[in-house]
Amino acid sequence: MMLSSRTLNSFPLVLALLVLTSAGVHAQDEQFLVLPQLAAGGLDPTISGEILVVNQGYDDAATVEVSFIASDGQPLELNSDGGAVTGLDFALAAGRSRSVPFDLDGQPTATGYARIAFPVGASVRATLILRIVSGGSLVTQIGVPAQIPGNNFTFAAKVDSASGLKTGLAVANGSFQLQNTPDPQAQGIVVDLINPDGTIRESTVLQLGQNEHQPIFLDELFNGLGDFVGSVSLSAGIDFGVIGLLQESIVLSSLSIDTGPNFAAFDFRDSIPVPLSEVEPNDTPNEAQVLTLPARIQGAISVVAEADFFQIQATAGQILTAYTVTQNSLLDSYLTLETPAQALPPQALNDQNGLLVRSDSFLRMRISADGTYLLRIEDFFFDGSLSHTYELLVRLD
Ligand SMILES: [Ca+2]
Ligand SMILES: [Ca+2]
Ligand SMILES: [Ca+2]
Repeated sequence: MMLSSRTLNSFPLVLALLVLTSAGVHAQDEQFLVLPQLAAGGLDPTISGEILVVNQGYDDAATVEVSFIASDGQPLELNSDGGAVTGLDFALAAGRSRSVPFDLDGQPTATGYARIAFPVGASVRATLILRIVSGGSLVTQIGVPAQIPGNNFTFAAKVDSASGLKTGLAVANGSFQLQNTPDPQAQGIVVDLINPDGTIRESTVLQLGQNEHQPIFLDELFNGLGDFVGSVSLSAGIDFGVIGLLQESIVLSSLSIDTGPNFAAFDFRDSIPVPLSEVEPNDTPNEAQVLTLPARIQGAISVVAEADFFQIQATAGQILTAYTVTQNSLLDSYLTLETPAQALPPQALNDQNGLLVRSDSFLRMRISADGTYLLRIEDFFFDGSLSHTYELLVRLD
């Protein structure tokens, strides 16, 4: 389930108690959208645009906060609403929409992204329209829907250097995480180039500081990539935003981004034909079951509000892949990576892997520091029964 339904509608009393006991539940009063690539300014070409914000819900939004953020993570000043501003705040009643135009006429091109914050309960959506004018003529105009930040995305990619066709991406490592979840922080975004046959061609990590943003072409990210057709899968421990862009000559188009990883490329169940069983009790960090990796574990959240903990050792720079498979199970898994110091928020979390009609979880991330880590599995609704079964798969590369 989405976090919003967990935090909004279900068990408010239980939630309040669990927040106090830091049991991994999240109070939320704001939600976010990201437009992962903004640009404005330049002499020729000149870039400008507008963000159209709509409240599609039946609740008024007391405050919608549109923030412009530069690639270095600092506030980005653009011309909007009659002055130089780093963002706009406004109320948006149900059904209303508002345009936020921006430009940087006469100034060098600035790049960054936009973050839109609004209260839980409002259904705010947004679209970016970007215009590029060269020699007095419009050469490109693209529309891009605002994205709900997440930690797994996939998009189509094509590179053909002979015809000048390039694919680029821009990643925004902004402050999109919910309260009582990992603070926005520096993190590595794992970028996997996936062949048409579903195998991984190459993997790399885009390291971004807190609130930073980076646009990059695939042939820069994957050195010398001159000819490619397939997909790009991106994952990180905490929520981020990504846009894919196709460029041919001076024409730019935005690519559709889908939620979820290109799962099959990372699925290694076939390499461990016989799963191990979980060993209870594993309900607390001190009782965590120690895993030898790679691991394929079968378990169950067999009683209400149970947690299962598993312990791993990891070193900085390793890529962790950890996911649950809950086919034919009642479990709606919720997977977090934590340190044994439980006072800290989790290092990473994933509820939904983003695949259609799936409630299982997927984490793929760069480990930032040597240490002992705990993987915790719970049911999203704190339910449990012998039918709440799962498989957990964990590897480090
Ligand atoms: Ca269990
Ligand atoms: Ca347990
Ligand atoms: Ca889930």
